[in-house]
Amino acid sequence: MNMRMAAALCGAALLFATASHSAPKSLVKIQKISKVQAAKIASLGYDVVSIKDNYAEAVLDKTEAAALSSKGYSLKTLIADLDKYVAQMKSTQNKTDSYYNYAKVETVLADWAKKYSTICRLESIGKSCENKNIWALKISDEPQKNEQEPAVLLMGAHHAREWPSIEVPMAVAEKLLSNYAENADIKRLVDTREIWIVPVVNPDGVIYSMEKSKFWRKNRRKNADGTYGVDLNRNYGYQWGNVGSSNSGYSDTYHGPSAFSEPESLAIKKLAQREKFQSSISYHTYSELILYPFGYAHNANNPDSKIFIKLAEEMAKINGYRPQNSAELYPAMGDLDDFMYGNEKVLSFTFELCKSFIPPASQIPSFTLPNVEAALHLIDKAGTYAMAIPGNNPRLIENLGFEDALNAISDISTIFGDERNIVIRNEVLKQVDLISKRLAQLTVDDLKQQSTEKWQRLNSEQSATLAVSYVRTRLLFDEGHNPGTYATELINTVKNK
Ligand code: 0X9
Ligand code: CA
Ligand code: ZN
Repeated sequence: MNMRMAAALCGAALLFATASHSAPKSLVKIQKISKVQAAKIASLGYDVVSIKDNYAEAVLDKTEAAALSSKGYSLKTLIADLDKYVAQMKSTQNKTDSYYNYAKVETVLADWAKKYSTICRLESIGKSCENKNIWALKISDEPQKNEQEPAVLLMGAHHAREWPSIEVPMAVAEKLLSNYAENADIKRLVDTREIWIVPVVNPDGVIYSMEKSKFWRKNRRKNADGTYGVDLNRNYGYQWGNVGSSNSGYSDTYHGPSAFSEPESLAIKKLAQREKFQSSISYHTYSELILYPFGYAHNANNPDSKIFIKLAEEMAKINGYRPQNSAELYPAMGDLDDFMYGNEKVLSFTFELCKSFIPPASQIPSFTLPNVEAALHLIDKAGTYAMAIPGNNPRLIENLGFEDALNAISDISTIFGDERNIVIRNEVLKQVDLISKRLAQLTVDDLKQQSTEKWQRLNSEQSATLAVSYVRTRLLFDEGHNPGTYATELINTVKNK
């Protein structure tokens, strides 16, 4: 059990502890006591909600606190009036400055789909255990068409209690939609990419966390043994198993009876296999980390780790987080990223947002703003770095725009210029060859239209020499068979190069 899970248990106990309505109760830290002492205090009837190595936390009224103090215990009040605290939390939940809940996500997505109908469309990609829609918003020009553009998937709330994970993908969507008209950079991203936003992968869990038990993590499957919930981030089908995940329905990391047993993870799998994404982010809380695969075991070979590390470092520069391999945090089998990369060759990342599961709503802008920027960077680079991955989607390169293709070649040579592993080097060269052919084709088309703009761009780009030579060969070939296809001047400069 990791620290986050321990915190969760403590939080759940806290909610139940505040259900009574007598004298105001406080959350109190009993300092410098052993586990045995804490257990003894609990056995005397005090409401001890959490026991740690050298302290405990308890829910106490004034009389109880005074009694413990007089026995010599050192107390520190953490939350003075718990009822008031919980009431405050609840009252902020549906205001405009507070966290999105499922109902609000649903109405806001529907509003956007109407208001920005030329650049997005809303789709239900499946239903949860309790029959709630799992919504996906696709943002792109010509949103009804599958255009063979680099595609990115952003997901929130695999885990119910990690509310900030809904905020960030929603904020990315809002940024793209509301800035499209006046911001040229945003317009370029929307026009040349397909961005899919699934803000609530686990609707039932989120509703349960917001309405019943704040620190609920899993979905709301009724398990065969009478327990509730499967951990969706242990239910994916690449290296599904028992490391860092449990086969007991009681566990917070229960992996379910089989891989993809849950409609929520299955819906993501189906979407991924249909859309063939180049990159993805799954948002979680907390720890301010950017994680990349593999996560099922230490030192599992990731042939694309250079790209993952480069991208993670670039995003980390933007949001101030720490890039790290998933398994280094802790090995866990059956998570989303391992499936996305292991099965689908997607550059998949997990962001652990914030410094706690649910920071106060007033902090929302402080974590959405930098993380929107990090996501925009990923959306951009999905069109370049991902082109280095063999077998991801060859049709994509055949449809790449000139600028993206040029950037792809230059980004790929930056990363792999000094690659010594001959197998990787060869694979990357094959990709560079495909991209160079695409660049050459676009340039020749341009030249046939009597424009030398692309040809000049190509010549000024160091990494595009292969593309230049393809253009040369093609021009001289055409000139031999069909003299006069291109301006004589152009042919002369090409000959002299
Ligand atoms: O354990 C998880 O599912 C994620 N952390 S959380 O606290 N949000 O639950 C991290 C998953 C990272 N993947 C692996 N370590 N395999
Ligand atoms: Ca499009
Ligand atoms: Zn999580």
